[in-house]
Amino acid sequence: MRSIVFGFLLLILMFICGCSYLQPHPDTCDHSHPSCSRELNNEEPFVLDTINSEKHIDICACKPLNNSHITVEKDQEYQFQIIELGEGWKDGSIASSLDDPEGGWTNPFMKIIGWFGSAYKRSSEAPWYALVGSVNNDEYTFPVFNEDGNITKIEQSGKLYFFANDMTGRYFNNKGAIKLLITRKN
Ligand SMILES: [Ca+2]
Repeated sequence: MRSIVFGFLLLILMFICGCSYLQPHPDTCDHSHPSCSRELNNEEPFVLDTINSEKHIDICACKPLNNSHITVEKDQEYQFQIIELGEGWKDGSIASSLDDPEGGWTNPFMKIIGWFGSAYKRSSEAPWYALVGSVNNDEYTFPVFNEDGNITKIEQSGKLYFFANDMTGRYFNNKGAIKLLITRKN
């Protein structure tokens, strides 16, 4: 029932903003930004092998997967901090926040729409358009910014990726490029 109501509300919203699926999806991603470049990064896998060792990575909101090239182990703890925020963080025309536990869409109406459509989010662990960490192709996901000082205990070993928590296929209109510092804490 909830998904039917969401579908109805989404259709109305898409009609209002002229972004119907029947229309072409203009790629508004800024690929000239280094974080959003289409060039392949063949960086070798990397391990933060001591406490307080750190690495910064580039994240682009219109990339469905941002490879950190870091391999993590279960029960390791990592802290995340934005050290550079590019053009802001926005889902198309939807204003969004980034580095707080309630990050993502800030528009109250869109929050209601998003609640109805929560089944369509890539990660159920974080709000729409919040920054999400992912291990092993979304088998395990977590919100990057939380109320524990942005520290997360990793629950699964594997390769660490990041993405904006959007619907699959809706990354073409995302805006945001950041540099994220990742620090091992235990
Ligand atoms: Ca989007």
